[in-house]
Amino acid sequence: MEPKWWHKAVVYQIYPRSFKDSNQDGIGDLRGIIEKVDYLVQLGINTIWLNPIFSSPNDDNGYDISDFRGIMADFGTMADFDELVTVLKANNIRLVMDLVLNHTSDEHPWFIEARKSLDNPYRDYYLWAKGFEGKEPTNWESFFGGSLWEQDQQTQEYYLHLFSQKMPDLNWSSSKLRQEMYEIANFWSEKGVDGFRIDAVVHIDKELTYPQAYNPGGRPYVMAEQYYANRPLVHDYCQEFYQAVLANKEIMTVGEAASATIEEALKYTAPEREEFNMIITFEAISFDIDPNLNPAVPPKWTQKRPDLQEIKRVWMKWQDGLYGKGWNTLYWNNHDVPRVVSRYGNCEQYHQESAKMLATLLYCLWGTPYILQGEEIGMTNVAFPQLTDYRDVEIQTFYREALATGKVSHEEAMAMIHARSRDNARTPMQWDTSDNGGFSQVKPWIGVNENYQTINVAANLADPNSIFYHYQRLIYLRTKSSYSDLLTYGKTTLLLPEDDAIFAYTRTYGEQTLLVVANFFEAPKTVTLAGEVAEIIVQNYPEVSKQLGTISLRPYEANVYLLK
Ligand code: TEU
Ligand code: CA
Repeated sequence: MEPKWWHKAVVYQIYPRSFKDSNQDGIGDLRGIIEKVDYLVQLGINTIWLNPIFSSPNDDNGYDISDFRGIMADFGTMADFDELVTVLKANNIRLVMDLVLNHTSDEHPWFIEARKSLDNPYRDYYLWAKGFEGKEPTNWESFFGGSLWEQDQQTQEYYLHLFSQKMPDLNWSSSKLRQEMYEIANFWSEKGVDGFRIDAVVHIDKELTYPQAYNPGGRPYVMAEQYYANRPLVHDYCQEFYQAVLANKEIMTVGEAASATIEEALKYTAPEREEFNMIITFEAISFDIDPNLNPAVPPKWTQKRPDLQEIKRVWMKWQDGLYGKGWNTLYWNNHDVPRVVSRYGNCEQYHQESAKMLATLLYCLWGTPYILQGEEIGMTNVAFPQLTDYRDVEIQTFYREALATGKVSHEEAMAMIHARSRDNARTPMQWDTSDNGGFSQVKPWIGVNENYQTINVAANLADPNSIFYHYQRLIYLRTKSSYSDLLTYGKTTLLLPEDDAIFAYTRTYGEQTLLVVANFFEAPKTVTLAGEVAEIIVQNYPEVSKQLGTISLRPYEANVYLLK
């Protein structure tokens, strides 16, 4: 595979609202990021993915965009943005921006126009349908819960919204609309942006005959992704986007493709198809969800203990399925999922060990790693007591719909929100022990996790054995060390596939082989592994023997050995 800069990218995801507040209004902003560039340099990352910073009424924290060429006032100005680009370039950090092609805000001028009349020139930019038997056109369910149709008072027609009702979906079958979107992408690429993370892109084409979906019961609306995910035209549009925006530029693209299979992923990422460089899928992070657990709520709100054999099987499917043909991404966390150390680790007794184990396992695999802000210091989930403490629009809809079924109590709904909500990933970055974790001098837009007194950047930087330095080591190994090519291009081979507690694999490239061994759980475990160790290059316990054979792994122990 022809080497590309993004093969060695380590991407640090910044959720700007929650990173650093520079002007004491309780909201993170662009100047806050500029203040913290030195910290990112110290961590060693070389790429930033910035969640949306465009003008937005903030129904969905910036994913509802009202001006694709403007900066959200909360975050600063275009001059601040330009300065950020300059500072990042000076520090050799590349910038990947979020690009939302699937929908706009209902406050976008296009939609304000479109809803005025059936023959408005912008009508065709969105998706409209008449009601069916006095109800919504279809029984399709929004990703945020409830119907994905909303009736518009002006014309009585319904518009389609996969996400909140303030986020009408765009009509990609309109070539005029498509040209508008390409121009927006070119605007940002001309501003010096190095890449795009393309939001919810698998959904841009829909089945425009709007059939009813089979609904086996339980809830009034049903997920019907066959009608709005990974449909064939999506690939045509991606290729058109490539020609209009990306061709002959070294711009990295990562498509958000939550529900893509390997087959689809190959279509999106095979270089010769000229669509994207890589995609983000959700299969590799959904191991603790069980759709059969509670039919009264959408699957994402359920929780079960992960099955390591399944994790291994799915991860290896992606390692093998794309190797040499496409490109892979590696991530535990993003702004849409609860914090991994709370899900798979043990934050009370083995916080450091389990956080380091999870990082070691994932970031030694093949693919481009993504780190969500705060992951590198072991930030955890929150459990706010009141519904009103939560900010995410999805949580509010979920709560309403869940209680309306009559099968979910307030207490049960709150427990689900504590375990599964997106706000877990969105609490302010914990910088130090000062008020509000050093994020802001005033009360932040969303509460700070009360554990900021112990889990924070300052404490991590002061402790040579901290989670931060473990991430720093892994990033260094991937980007700058003599193992960089091995970790970037080496082949992954799974060992001990049947073991239900140990995740072990090798990475091989040329003459070099690394062996990664991790105990995924708390109970100590003995395993037999062959090989002669030249050096131990990563460990999460102070004393580790170089002797392989029959070895005993402590709770969450994870080691990386260079083999002879
Ligand atoms: O998320 C989109 C997303 O998760 C969907 O693709 C969908 O939930 C999935 O296909 C289920 O199978 C992105 C952003 O990451 C999120 O924060 C936004 O709220 C959303 O798009 C709307 O812009
Ligand atoms: Ca601010």
